[in-house]
This record gives sequence, structure tokens and C-alpha cells, in this order.
Amino acid sequence: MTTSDQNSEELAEGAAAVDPILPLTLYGPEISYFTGKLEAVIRYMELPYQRVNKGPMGELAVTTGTAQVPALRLADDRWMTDTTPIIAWLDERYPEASVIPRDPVTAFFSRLLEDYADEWLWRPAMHYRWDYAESAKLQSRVLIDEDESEIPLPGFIKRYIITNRQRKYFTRGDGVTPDTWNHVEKTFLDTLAQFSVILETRPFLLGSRPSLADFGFFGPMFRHFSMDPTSARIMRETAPSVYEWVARMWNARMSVTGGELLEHVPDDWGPILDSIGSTYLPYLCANAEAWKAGSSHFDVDIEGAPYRHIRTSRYRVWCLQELRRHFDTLSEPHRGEVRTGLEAHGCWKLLWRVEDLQSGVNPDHKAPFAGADSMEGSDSMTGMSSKEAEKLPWLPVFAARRNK
Ligand SMILES: N[C@@H](CCC(=O)N[C@@H](CS)C(=O)NCC(=O)O)C(=O)O
Repeated sequence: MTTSDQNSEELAEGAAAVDPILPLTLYGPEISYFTGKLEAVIRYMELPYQRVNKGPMGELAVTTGTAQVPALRLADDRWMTDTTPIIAWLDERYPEASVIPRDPVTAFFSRLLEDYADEWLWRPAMHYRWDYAESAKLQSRVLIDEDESEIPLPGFIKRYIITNRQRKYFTRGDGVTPDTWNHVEKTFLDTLAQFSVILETRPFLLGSRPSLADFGFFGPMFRHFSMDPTSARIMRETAPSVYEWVARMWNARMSVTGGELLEHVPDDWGPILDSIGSTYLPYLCANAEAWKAGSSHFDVDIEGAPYRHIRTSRYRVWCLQELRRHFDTLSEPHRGEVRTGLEAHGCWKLLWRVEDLQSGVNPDHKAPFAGADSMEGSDSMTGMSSKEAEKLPWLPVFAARRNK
């Protein structure tokens, strides 16, 4: 054991002595979008933790009731899932390490940016990873080494099975086809351009330290775009300041990276909000309409791009409900300000277009605690239920072994 291991163990023991939820254990593979997002928040908050490489299926899905990572285990043996409510919970518990802006209007728009980065940038992130052979080869190997290394099959067969599964569910099977590739890639290129302008005047989206919106964008930017060969090359060549921001985020610590946040929504967020109004919110509405109609799949044109046979996501109906709930909790003058801001970017009408939303996700407000009755079996973000996901192990041989 090295001195630094000893020090961090002592620190973890010290923290646990005064705080029953510490140290934390974060379950999720190193290359996972949402695991990277949550890990960055935990690092920034300087909470003692260790990360355990675990995929979303198997034991973890049984324990949490949801076939997705990350899962967070508290030292008092409670489990949590879903990064958005986990971050909100940690933010409330550790106000001195807060990442959610205190100004209610800025907080509302930060939540909107976080949601957009979580749910809409997911598609280009999966596309650059699984549709380009150079990325798919590399990352399927990483997944095999992390989770499936003992399976006695040649590596190329394991890589083929994993790549095919990911394409079936997360690219081809989620509307990412040759007809939409250009549009999916445009989302990434636009985001790089929008970020580059912001980073000309400050190191993080709201000033000299990271906040919720930064952590939202960090999910796709860190474990996907800056690591997958094709998108990383584009980032390095066209947006080096974003590449630098990724490293700055990973290295941020609240005791060192402190500073005040802006208490208003900066003008340079405008282009991101325009994109939300022309892409993500129309998609969320079409998804909510499909959910209400009981359709498992739907078609939608976004900025003229024909997305076909997209899986309906119950979780994303909840995302829309959550945005409305946050609006409803604002006081009157703040509501007016938020409405004006949303109207300016074509978001206001879309936020309310679909009436009477009832996703049934988390009706008792028990999230983010996993295993709570209300979350059990609730759909993952892409619309794959935990039962369906359970039938889709990374590899059939692995499933056969597990079921013995
Ligand atoms: N809303 C969830 C999303 C979690 C999620 O979808 N995680 C991905 C990995 S980054 C996953 O587990 N996917 C299931 C799969 O690959 O089968 C969160 O914020 O934690």
C-alpha cells in the first residue's frame, strides 16, 4: 500500500466517523457517460469514494431494481440510482459544496441544460462510439476487459456481439441511421462551437467554478467525446478549449476551484437554448405524445431530419414532467423571468404543448433511492425496461453462466 492509499484510507475512516453515508462506493464502468458525470461531482465535492467496475446487468440490476449505471452505495447500505436526483440530493446534503446555482432563475435554466446534455447529447455520443469502427473496436475491447474477460470466446466475436447489441439498441434502433447521421453529428459540432465561445470569457459555464450545467455536459464530453477516437480528434482539432475544459472539470475541487457563480443566465447560453428549442423539446413532446397514445415507437422530424422508429421512453416523459415541476415551484416574479427567457428561444410553448403528463415514474417522490417500490422496474432512459434489459446480457455465454 502506498502512502497516498494510506492517507485516503485514513481520510475515508475519518469522514465515516462523522458522516454515516461516507465513504461512497460508485458502481459503473470507466467508459460510462453517467458514471463519469457523477464521479466528477463526487470528486468536486471532495467526498471520499471508490469506484467499482460493474456493468448495468446482473447483480447490480437485481440490487437496485434498475438495469443502469451508475449505482451509488452509501456507507449506511442504502443504494441510489439516477444521477440527476442524486446530484440534487448531494447538493442539499452538502450545501458548502453546492453545485446548483442559488439564483432560482439560473437554477431553472441550469436544470434545462443538464437535462438536454443527459438526454439529447446521448444520441451523438452513442453514434460516435458505436457507428465508427475505430471507436467501436476500442471501446468494445475495453468493455470486454472490464466485465467479460473470463468468457472463453475469441476477442473478435465478443467485440462483434457487444458492438451489435449497442447499435441495435442505441444507434440504429434509436433513429440514428444514414438519414439522420448528419443531423446527429451537427448536434455535437454545434455544441463544440457554442462551448468554445463561452470558454473565451470564463473557465466554466457560469464563472470560475463548475456548476450543474457543466456537470451535465461533462457526461458526454468526458467519457465519450473526448475519449472516443473520432470525436476526440474533432474536439482536439476544432475546439481545443473544450478539450482543456474537460481536463479542468476532472481536476476541479471545491476547496481549490472556488469562486462565485453568475447570478443570471449569460447571453452566450442563448445558442444552446435555441438548440434546445429546435431539437430536444420537439423530441420530448413527440415522445410524450407517443407515450400517451401507448405506442412503443414513434417517428419525428427534427430540424428536417427524419428520425424513424424511435423507442418511446417513459423516463423522458418524466424528464418533461420534472422541468414543469421545477417551473411550478418558482415564485411569481421568477416565473415571469423564466417564461420570457424560454419564449426568447422558442422553448416556452413546447414546454407545455402536451397536456396531462403522467409517466408513473417515481410517483411517491422516493427517487433517488433505489429499490424503492416507486422506481422498481421503471424504464431506463432509452425506454428499455429493466426486465427487457435483463434479457439482453452483454453476451449470451455470460448469461448462461450466470443462470447456472
Ligand atoms: N438517467 C440515468 C441514466 C443512466 C444510464 O442510462 N446509464 C447507461 C450507461 S452510461 C446505462 O446503464 N445503460 C444501460 C445499458 O447500456 O444497457 C442517470 O442519470 O443515471
